[in-house]
Amino acid sequence: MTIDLYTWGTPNGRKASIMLEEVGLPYAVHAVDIGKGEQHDAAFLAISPNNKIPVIVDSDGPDGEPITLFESGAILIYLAEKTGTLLPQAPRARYTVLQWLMFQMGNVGPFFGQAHHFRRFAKEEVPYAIKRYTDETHRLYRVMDRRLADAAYLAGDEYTIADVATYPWVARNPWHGLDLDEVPNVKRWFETIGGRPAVQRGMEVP
Ligand SMILES: N[C@@H](CCC(=O)N[C@@H](CS)C(=O)NCC(=O)O)C(=O)O
Repeated sequence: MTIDLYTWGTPNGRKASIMLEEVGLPYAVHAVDIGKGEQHDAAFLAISPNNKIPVIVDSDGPDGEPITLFESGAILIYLAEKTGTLLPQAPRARYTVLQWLMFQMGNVGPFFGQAHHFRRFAKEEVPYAIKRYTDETHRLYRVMDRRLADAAYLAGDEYTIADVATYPWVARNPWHGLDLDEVPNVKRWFETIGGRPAVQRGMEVP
C-alpha cells in the first residue's frame, strides 16, 4: 500500500508531505510543476477539480476502497484519522484543533498567499494590495503570537495537524516584511517545530 502524493514545493504542498512523514506511511511523490502550468493538464484535473496541489490518492481508503482527496485541510484530517495521529479523539481537544486548522485554511493560507503574490510575483506593483495583504499577514502573526503566549502549540499543549498546516506558511517569513523577533512566541513555536526530523524531511518535498 502506497499513497500517491501530487504536490509541488509550496506551503500547501508541504502540509501534506510533512504529515505523511509524521505518520510514517509509505508514499510516492508526483511533482506537479505549477510554474509550468501542469496543474491544468487534463490528467491532473481528473483528480484535482480545482486545479491545485496537493492531492493524495490512497489505494487503501475507507472500506478498503481507493480514495482521492484534494484540499490540504481534508488531507490532514484524513491522514490523522487513518493513523490516529495528531488529532485527539476527546471532543473539546478535537474541536480546538479543528478551530485552529480552519483558522489556517481560511486566514493564514489565503492572506499570506496574496501577500506572496503582491509582494513578490505580481507583474505590476499595486501599493493598495501590497499594504492590504501585508497588514493582514502581520495581524495574523499577532493573533498567533497571542495564542502561543498561552499555549505551546496552536491547539494547546500538544503538537497537532493545526501546527502542521501553519508551519510551512510561517516558514516563508522572509517574504512577509516582518522579523520573527517581533512575534517571539511564534518564533519559539517555529523553531520547536522546525527541529522535528519529519518536518525537515517534509519540507524537502518534492
Ligand atoms: N485551499 C487549497 C489551496 C491549494 C493551493 O492554493 N495550491 C496552490 C499551491 S500552494 C496551487 O496549486 N496553485 C496553482 C494555481 O493556483 O494555479 C488547499 O489548501 O489545498
